[in-house]
Amino acid sequence: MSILCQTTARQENQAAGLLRIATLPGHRGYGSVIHYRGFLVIQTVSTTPFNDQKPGTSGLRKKVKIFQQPRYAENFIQSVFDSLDGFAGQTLVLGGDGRYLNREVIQIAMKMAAANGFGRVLVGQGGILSTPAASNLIRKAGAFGGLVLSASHNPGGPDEDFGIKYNVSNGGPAPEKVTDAIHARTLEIDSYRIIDAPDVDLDSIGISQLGDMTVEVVDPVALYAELMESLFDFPAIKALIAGGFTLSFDSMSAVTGPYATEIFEKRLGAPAGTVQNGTPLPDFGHHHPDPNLVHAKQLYDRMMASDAPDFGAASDGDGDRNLIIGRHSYVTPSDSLAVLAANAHLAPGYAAGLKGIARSMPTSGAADRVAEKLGIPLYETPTGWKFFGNLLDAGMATICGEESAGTGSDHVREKDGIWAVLLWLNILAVRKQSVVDIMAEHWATYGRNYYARHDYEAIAKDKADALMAALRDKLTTLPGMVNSGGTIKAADDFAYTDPTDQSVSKNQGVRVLFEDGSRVVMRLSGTGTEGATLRVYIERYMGVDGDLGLETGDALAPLIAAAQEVADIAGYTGMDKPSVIT
Ligand code: G16
Repeated sequence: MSILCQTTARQENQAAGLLRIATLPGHRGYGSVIHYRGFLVIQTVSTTPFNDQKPGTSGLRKKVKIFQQPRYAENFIQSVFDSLDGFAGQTLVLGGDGRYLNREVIQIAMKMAAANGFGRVLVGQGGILSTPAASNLIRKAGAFGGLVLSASHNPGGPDEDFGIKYNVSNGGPAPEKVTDAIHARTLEIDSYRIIDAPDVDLDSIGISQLGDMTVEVVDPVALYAELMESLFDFPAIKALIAGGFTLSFDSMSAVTGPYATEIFEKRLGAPAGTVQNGTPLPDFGHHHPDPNLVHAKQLYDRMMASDAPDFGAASDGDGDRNLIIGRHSYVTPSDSLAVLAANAHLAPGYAAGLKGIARSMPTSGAADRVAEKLGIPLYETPTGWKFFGNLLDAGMATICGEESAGTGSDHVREKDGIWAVLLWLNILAVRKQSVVDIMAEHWATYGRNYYARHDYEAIAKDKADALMAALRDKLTTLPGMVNSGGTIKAADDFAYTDPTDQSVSKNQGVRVLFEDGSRVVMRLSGTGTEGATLRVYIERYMGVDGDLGLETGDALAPLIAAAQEVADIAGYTGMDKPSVIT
């Protein structure tokens, strides 16, 4: 017989009144069948499909108002469960970045997990788990999978974004075959299962029962901090900081606050105040938690000031992205991946060397040159961390990275913002050089990939689709054509065959490749929630004998013009310049 629930006084009050899922009205009452398991009421609630629940680059991301529609979150969560086999009695990890709706959806997901037969839920205290910490917890606990509630770098709040992503037992985002199955299920779902029980107290660490299911509220930081300590030379970094090295980490009022405070200030001895905006807020303090030069301008300005710290970094809403800025020196994510790969052996966790490097297709080729020098394979995958999972599981790659400010390794199956910062700090502690000097030496050794991404945001979807369709139509006519960028050598729509299971992913972005090795890549973002976002990635390689000290904008100007000539961006979008340049 089930124990009904160990409830707190607060929960009893909630149970007596309306449960806190009032912000998601109507989850009961759409016609339900009631079953009893012990004292526990399991409801099978009738529903009808929503036709907009196709997971994007990284899970389902929508405006909060869309998630607040009756049955919307429930439909998606049930579709996830319906697409999985064999989880009865197993563990589900649950947590999110603390954004608006996080707690409410966690309560719903727990009650649905209990009604669907999971044996245990591990949930971060306060509903908090950074994405890499969730990945670690799934792996360490041997969980069946996890639900990560986040819209990552997208803004939060009642009028902003929310998201749900399912991660599989390796700790990584569900691969395409799983997300396709989830999407198919969302289109035919006719009921979901949920128990009728008071909310679980998310704020106290401890164990309680939700029907037959155990709920463990766990410290979201401890296990992750331990993992970091096992990979990096904390005493060396601590000595660097004690010797006067200064750093500034901007958590952007998002999930990394507690992680960064524990690791940088408590364990590594950085002074209080090193972590800025360190309290996770449901609306990220009205900021956009995307660690780029536009949204992390506060940090950028601090790093460009005459009294700048030695090292600055930021992370995003859910803690998987990173921004690295040395004193007076911004490091592009593509260059950061290359430097980390070239120097990873300086950290204890990677002393044995790398098995391979993987990067997404639009990421610059800087890491390719490192792989070549190290004599290890380089894998080029479509955009989306989920494509790295198989390579990491197969031991084919150790370090992965993306131009979109994500870097990570085989320690978890997500990109990891704090991990990237710690690897940089470990390298700085060993090399005892400034970021500027490390970059200069890197370019002098490998040459420099000048690189920028231009985003055209909130374009009408039909216009964006028309632009891409026209571009795809002319692909065969482009080779041999001469424009501002030079002579076009080849043009294609990137397709990827996963070397581990031979699965094929097509239409992953248009590439226009020039004879001198420069390229322009265009694709539509899979993470936006408003209209469409066109991403234009521009890259020009300069060998070691070329000019390595150009301004990026100057170095790329001919290719920026070429992108306009090939795709008529202004004509389709009505925008004469991008909304964001990173
Ligand atoms: C997600 C994915 C990344 C991807 C990024 C941008 O990041 O995990 O792999 O590079 O989106 O995708 P898009 O260009 O389609 O918007 P995150 O940090 O949002 O989870």
